Amino acid sequence: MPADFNGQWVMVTNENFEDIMNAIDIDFATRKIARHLTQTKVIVQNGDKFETKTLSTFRNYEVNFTVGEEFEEVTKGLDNRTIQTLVTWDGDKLVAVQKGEKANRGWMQWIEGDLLHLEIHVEDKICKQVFKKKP
Ligand code: VLP
Repeated sequence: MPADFNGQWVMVTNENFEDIMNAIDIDFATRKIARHLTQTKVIVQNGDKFETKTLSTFRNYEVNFTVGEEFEEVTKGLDNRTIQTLVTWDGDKLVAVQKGEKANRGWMQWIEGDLLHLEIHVEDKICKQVFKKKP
């Protein structure tokens, strides 16, 4: 049985998001708005199949994937790049490797109690986000 990420998760902390936005060339005006957003993660998981939405008042981002199956991800509304993404399990952690123009791009996501942890990395930058599960 894989870990269960189903639910709505509301951002409580967001460290170094600015660094990640800079690393993927998000412009100043967009960064200024995006840095203050409280993001909400909506995850529908069926075993290894994931439908994910990252929602905010400014912009939303949706990506669906199956663990173990590489797919082409278009980061629409973010940096609008096309990357090759593979998500795998590392124990109960989801680990994404995103091959493309930017080196060392990816993320790791896991659950601790009612908290969802997400670490996003690009080049030498790491953003740490924590979300709390909606009851
Ligand atoms: C925030 C959306 C514009 C609002 C847009 C800001 C980063 C694991 C996985 C999804 C991701 C991270 C997606 C980040 C969405 C931010 C510019 C911001 C540029 O998460 O949770 O499955 O891929």
